[in-house]
Amino acid sequence: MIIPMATDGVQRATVTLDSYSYRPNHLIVEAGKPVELTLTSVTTMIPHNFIIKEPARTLSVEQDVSAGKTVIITFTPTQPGIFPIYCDKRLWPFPSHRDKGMEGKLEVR
Ligand SMILES: [Cu+2]
Repeated sequence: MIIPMATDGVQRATVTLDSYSYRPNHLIVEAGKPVELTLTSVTTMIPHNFIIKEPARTLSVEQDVSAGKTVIITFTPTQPGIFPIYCDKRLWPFPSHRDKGMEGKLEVR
């Protein structure tokens, strides 16, 4: 989904974290403008996180979201491209949440 820009210039959206998905899982934003994401977990026990690591490290987000909690994060992407969003939690020896499908993408235009 294209995240709409509010009149104050901030691109705001809510992302729901569940086991094992992000909704929506494809976020489209404009470079150079702030992004504010409300991360809402709807799980009752399983903690998740929300990670974006752009290769050149101009954008690095790593936020834990405990079960049932809501956390607001802000960042300003500067580099256009498509970057993976994922949860790296895992209960060894089981596959990581990302391997179970908990991933998405941030598209910066
Ligand atoms: Cu997870």
